[in-house]
Amino acid sequence: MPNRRTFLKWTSAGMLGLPLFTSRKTRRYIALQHQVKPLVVSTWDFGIQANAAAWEILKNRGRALDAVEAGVRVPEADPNIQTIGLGGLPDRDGHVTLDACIMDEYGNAGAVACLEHIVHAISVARKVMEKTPHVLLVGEGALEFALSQGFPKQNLLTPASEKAWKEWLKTSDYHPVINIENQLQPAHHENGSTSSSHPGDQKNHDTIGMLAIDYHGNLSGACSTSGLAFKMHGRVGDSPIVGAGLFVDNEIGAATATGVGEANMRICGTHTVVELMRQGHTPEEACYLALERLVKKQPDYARSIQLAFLAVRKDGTIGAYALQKGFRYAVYTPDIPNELRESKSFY
Ligand code: SD4
Repeated sequence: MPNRRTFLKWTSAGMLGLPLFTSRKTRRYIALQHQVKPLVVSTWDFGIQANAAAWEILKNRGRALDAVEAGVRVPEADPNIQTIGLGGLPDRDGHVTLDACIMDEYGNAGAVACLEHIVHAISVARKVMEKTPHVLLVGEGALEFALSQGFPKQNLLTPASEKAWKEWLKTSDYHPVINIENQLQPAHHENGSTSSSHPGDQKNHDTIGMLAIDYHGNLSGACSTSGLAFKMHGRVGDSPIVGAGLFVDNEIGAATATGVGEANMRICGTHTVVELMRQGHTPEEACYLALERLVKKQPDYARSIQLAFLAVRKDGTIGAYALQKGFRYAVYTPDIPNELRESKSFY
């Protein structure tokens, strides 16, 4: 019978999958090779500021769930970002309606859709996950729940977004834009290269999707958006739909999405990406293969819109792929202190 000390030694070595009778030095060396490195990735240029907030939690050995919530709250509170939270562009009737989703390492999920008057939709989503038996609350019910949890009610329509809406009303011409970045920044970067931030155009970017791994090796994800500008009232996109805008499986990896939500919902995009990683594909391959389904079935449609996936695998490998050029994402790890990368694309 092993004594307590020997037992502990055996079990901790066993948990790391190490042979039990290796030397202490060898075990220490192998354990260091298996050390978990935290990371956080998020969509678009505002991901840089969001990652920085998330990193504060990760570097102090905090939980990935807390990190992604803190990160997503940054663009939600920024009135100059017209696609998320405060200052988001309204629907065609002038209502700013928000969609958000969060998932933790246990496979728990919470989401809100078509939520009005609350800046931090992601924190309401987390409350749905932690305080209710449900996954998704929408519209009036979501607002009532948020108010019951103490979230302040406020007007999210900033003067700049109201002005843009009134301008749009003159023609009421509705065309979801392929990829707003391309119109603002004609200079593209080659695949895989890094790129500097362009502070002036941040308000035109899209959904924030964020994925993190903490020091315990656990994964979580979050996403938040005001959806497509000037959408029909009541329209809900992919972001609050588990398996479309966000999916986390702590055994395999996680994925998030940005772009035209309708296209993504039809292929259950992020669930598909995670399942492809489960089959052994790298995150980049998985993102490519999920998009390829859309490209094969509806080539003309796929060519006319933007949809992009960002994924991380349990071992910390990161990958992304987009339909159109111009999809950037921010990466923060102990070795990569917050840089922007541009994904490969089909077109
Ligand atoms: C939506 N996917 O509501 C979101 C919006 C977005 O780039 O990401 N736009 O469809």
